[in-house]
Amino acid sequence: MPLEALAAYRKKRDFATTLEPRGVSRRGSRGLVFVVQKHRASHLHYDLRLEVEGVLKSWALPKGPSLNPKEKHLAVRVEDHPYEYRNFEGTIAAGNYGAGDVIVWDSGTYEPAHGDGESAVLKALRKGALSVRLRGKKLNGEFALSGSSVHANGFSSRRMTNSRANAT
Ligand SMILES: [Mn+2]
Repeated sequence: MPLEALAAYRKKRDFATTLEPRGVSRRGSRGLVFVVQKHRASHLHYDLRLEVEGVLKSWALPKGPSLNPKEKHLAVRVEDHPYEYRNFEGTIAAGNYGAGDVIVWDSGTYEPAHGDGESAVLKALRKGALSVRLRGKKLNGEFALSGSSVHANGFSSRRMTNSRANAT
């Protein structure tokens, strides 16, 4: 069954020539997962992904996540990725979208800082300001995705800050 949420993701990729997962539907039963992947594409960046309703809501972080609450880093919303992408590591072959090396830089579980579960995450995303508690190996603490969006449909350009986070 095709996942409408992944249409933009699939449109950009030729699964005959990239190792990346095509994606299948999935319902979360345990903790919501997050992952930050380090992506050596034409420009080195990090990708933050949060599990919501069976897919990974995704942001590109050109400078990675900020561990300093006073320092905001740009986070640009990109297309939803399939749940299986949380484990993806490898080289996206030349000529493909995002060609370059991907590694999992950090992963773990997360929860919304306000409210409970996926419905609270979706509500916060609609409002354009989401605070989450990340429980990873490197990222452990509360992070905020907030700021003014540059597109009418919202949440395209975000600043990511970290409050009360522990850098390790
Ligand atoms: Mn990327």
